[in-house]
Amino acid sequence: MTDWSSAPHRRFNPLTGAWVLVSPHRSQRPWLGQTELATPVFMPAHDPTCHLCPGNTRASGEVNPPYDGPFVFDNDFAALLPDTPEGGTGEDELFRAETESGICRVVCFSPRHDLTLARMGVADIERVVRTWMEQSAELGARDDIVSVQIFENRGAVMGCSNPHPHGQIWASRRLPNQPALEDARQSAYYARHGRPLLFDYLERELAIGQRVVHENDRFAVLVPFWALWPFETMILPKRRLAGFDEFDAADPAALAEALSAITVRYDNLFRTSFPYSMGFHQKPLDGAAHPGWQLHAHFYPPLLRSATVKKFMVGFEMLGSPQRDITPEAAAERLRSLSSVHWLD
Ligand code: H2U
Ligand code: ZN
Repeated sequence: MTDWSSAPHRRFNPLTGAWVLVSPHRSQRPWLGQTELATPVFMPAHDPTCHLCPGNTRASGEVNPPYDGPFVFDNDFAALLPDTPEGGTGEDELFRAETESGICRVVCFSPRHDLTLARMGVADIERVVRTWMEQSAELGARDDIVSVQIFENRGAVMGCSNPHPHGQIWASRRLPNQPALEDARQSAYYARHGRPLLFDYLERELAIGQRVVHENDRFAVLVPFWALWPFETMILPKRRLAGFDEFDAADPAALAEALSAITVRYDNLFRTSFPYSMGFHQKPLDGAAHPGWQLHAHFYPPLLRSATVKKFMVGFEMLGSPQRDITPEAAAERLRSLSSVHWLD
């Protein structure tokens, strides 16, 4: 072993307080495990059996309008409901439960059944970003909503039931686990330094350069130092920006460009329609300023070494800590070296 970074080591995630084990010496190990089928690439522009296509009937019996841009509807199988009775187990230390309320929506990104963010133009992705901003503003203005989680679950391998390009919004009265951890740690960092944690982090990353995959004048895409998933990335704003309500006139187009850049590279990596879960974390929408917060996106893609071989978070990772073989630096290098033009274009 030459230095610590090529020997097994662990890295700390300052956003969550969790460690990841990195085992760079293991990336050459032979693979004998399961292979997943690649997602079929060619699909019709309109699928008469799709619940999300324009003009089609959803599972609820409602008919979608003939929409021509992003289209939002209340999830017909919502996990959260706006009207729940107050209640729970009270102060019981061992059996703790409380009612939760919220609103779940589905956001169709495009009327085209066969597109994905990676296959959409930047101007059309910008319309999606503007839809997220409107939704965040509308839901965040309610006094029974504090957390607006905007996310996309893509690909059969991620359990996504429908290839029609769509994401979801789950807005809730309380912060879910991940935003709650990030809130506590960003607030504590701000109390110590008077600057947002992710603002300082991006400044350091841009100076190092090694883990940066793409940047425009407002946003950067990088593989975080503490990434768990082989090709995990984050999108971070270059200025202080805690939530969608702080976007200026040029931010939506710049964020759309960054989203296009990373999703195209992802598809190019294994020449597939690349699966992932992605989503935005933003400040709690309770009316307070939350100066320690930086809005950001996480991309968590499962694929490891081809369109058919995914990483499993099992064994030590379920019972101990997550672990990775390929280093974040090597993953960033691979993503950066890919073309910004989609392999099907
Ligand atoms: P996924 O494919 O990522 O699971 O998301 C599809 C969502 O769309 C899912 O939450 C909702 C499902 O409840 N849906 C409807 O609300 N109506 C439908 O007719 C089909 C799917
Ligand atoms: Zn469809």
